[in-house]
Amino acid sequence: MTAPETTLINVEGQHYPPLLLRHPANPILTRKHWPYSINSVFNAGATLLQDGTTLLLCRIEDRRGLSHFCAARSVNGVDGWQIDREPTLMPSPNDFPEEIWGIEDPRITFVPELQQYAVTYTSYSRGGPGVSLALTKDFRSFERYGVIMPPDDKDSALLPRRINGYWALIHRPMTPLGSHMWISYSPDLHHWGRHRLMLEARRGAWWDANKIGLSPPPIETSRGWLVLYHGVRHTPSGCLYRLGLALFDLEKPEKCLLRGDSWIFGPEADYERNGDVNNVVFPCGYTMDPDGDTINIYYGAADCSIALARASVRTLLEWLDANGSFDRRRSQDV
Ligand code: BMA
Repeated sequence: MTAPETTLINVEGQHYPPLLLRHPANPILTRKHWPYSINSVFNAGATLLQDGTTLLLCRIEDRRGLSHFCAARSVNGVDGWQIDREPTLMPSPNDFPEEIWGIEDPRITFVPELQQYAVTYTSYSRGGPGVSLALTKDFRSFERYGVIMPPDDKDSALLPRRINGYWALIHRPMTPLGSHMWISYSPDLHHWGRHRLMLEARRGAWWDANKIGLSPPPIETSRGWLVLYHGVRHTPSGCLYRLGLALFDLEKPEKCLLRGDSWIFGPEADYERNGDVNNVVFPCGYTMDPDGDTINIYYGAADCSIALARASVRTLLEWLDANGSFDRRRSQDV
């Protein structure tokens, strides 16, 4: 993918570099595509299967308001989706009571050491939303590990390999003092510790004040883990979900190397502006093209549909070099 050479005018007539380019076929999946009755499809985990097929594990909200997952597969990642005729992964509250009010927002990481996909997701328990883990080889049968981070916690993904011998999980606990990104480590995927604050929500009027969270799983680059995160701005007419960029040390991922000041993607198109929840762009997954640079970012739009935007990893890193800051405290306190 070639980097845009000049600043283009985006759909709202603003001048800034279009780092994430919306696909003209957006939204690529809506409830009209579904083989069974649903309210909405959004916030999908994404991965490439061994044969190159794109698999989206879509969050489906049923007409009770509870969510489950349904897999959609496509050869080109844009259209021709083959959607499972029935839910792929349903909440299982008899065995896993934390799933009583549904399962939401899956993130997928292929783990070469295990030769399995790790799916982390929000399990909505009576005690609030927590983080659960399941492993799968084929997105047909799943081995559940249960809750690995108790409520309130969300927006998690497993790193694809051990860091200094330990598995690493990014997640987002919520506290009255703010919702920040943390990273925790485990020897066996069951027992988690060595919790570290990874990225703080800023304060005051910033676009990412008070509440942030991991969006898709981190992208491993030679320069570090490239992280797309969402910032939630509370306004008198509701929340605004936008995306920002940060880079973390490869062998010490709690160490932030660079963080951008402005958001790089926010709700502008009609399908992002209007839906069950207005003004939301919420990616939970990406796939990498064979060129090793172009990423396909799948995002939930307004909690109603799935849309696709493409970006160049090289261009994102260049943008961070030009617009990122090393100094955490400076950006938090101004
Ligand atoms: C967040 C998550 C997402 C959702 C977003 C906007 O808290 O629950 O699933 O897309 O809110 O409603």
